[in-house]
Amino acid sequence: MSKRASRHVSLPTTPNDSDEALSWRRAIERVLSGIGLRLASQPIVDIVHARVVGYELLARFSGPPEAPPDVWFRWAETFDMGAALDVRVVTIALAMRQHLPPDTFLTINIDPLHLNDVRLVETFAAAGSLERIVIELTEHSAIDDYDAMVELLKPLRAAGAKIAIDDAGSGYAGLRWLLALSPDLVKIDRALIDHVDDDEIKTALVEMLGAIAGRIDAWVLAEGVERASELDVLMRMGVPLVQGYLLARPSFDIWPTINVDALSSLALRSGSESTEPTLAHLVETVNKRREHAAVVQGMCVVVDELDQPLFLDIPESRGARVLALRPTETVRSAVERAMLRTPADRWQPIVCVNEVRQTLGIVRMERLIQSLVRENDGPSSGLAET
Ligand code: G
Ligand code: MN
Repeated sequence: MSKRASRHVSLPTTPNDSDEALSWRRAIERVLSGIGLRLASQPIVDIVHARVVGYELLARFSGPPEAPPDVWFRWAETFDMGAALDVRVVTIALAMRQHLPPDTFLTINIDPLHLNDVRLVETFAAAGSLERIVIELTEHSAIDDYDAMVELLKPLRAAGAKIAIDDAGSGYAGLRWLLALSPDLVKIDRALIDHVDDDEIKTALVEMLGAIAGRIDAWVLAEGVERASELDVLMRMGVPLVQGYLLARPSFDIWPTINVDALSSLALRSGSESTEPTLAHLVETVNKRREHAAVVQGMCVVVDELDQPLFLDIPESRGARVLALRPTETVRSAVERAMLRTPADRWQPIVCVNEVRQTLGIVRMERLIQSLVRENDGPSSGLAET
């Protein structure tokens, strides 16, 4: 964890029998016994289709001691318990996989130096299939035997796991590492993404990593996107996958969604390439409440415990039935489906939901129809082209 470690504190130099070391040892043993480690997840977004395609799982420890995850991992390493900690992470991740939405994957961070640990090898083997699991590897220190590492990855790949290079373009995670491992996914370090929009060297480096990834048939992912102008540049450069606070922060929700504003701006940005307008740029935020909670002022979506819409609470018609559509639904087909509703429900807003039918927001019928009219009026209308 050298890169992450350097951002916080230096390697523990305290003797292993100091009070501090003893309390860390106890804390890590507690985690290994199953208490105090949770995995947050952060959406990975396909920016061309404005869709969540996967989630990175990130370890979060509850103290005492209170410290960021990299400090926990480094202390575990000093007690030779690093691999055991990775086993915990993998075990939790495999349990979470059972609840994964369709067509999405999970990524987990594993220290490459632990890949030959018997317990870790056995944990992976016991899982049987590793489909939908992506193993993120960071080169923390110079690795001298890439061939051995490739051998260790073979059974994992054979079981269906995909391999990602984490923090590409930073520290040790350089080109040799990238080419030796021939990963399925290249995650570009967030240091290169930070202000990529106004730094020509960073732009060139991201382009270069993209070109190399293309040559080895890997996907590229930009990590740590925090600003809309970074997203713009990445989209223009053709980087297909993105992760970062701009779209969603790591969270303990199962499963976190990307925020509505980011979603609609994504749709607007990629709109120039797509052929037909979709609901994505029409979504508005809406109040939500659970079924038995107090009625709130104004319009509200009543949701169940999974955040899925049950019905609409609208001042003039309480309990209206829900038409739930994905943001990728085209405006045209949304209008058609809305008009198939009963006369009483026909003009109620549409509820926009994600791939697991969790509530994202609403689309008002008036905005939908305005959009349809504009589509037909616009300079690129169907009439002009045919
Ligand atoms: O090295 P790795 O890429 O696995 O690091 C992931 C870490 O980066 C996590 O701790 C996560 O919380 C953090 N992170 C995720 N997205 C962002 C972001 O947009 N900005 C910053 N500063 N950190 C991020
Ligand atoms: Mn990572």
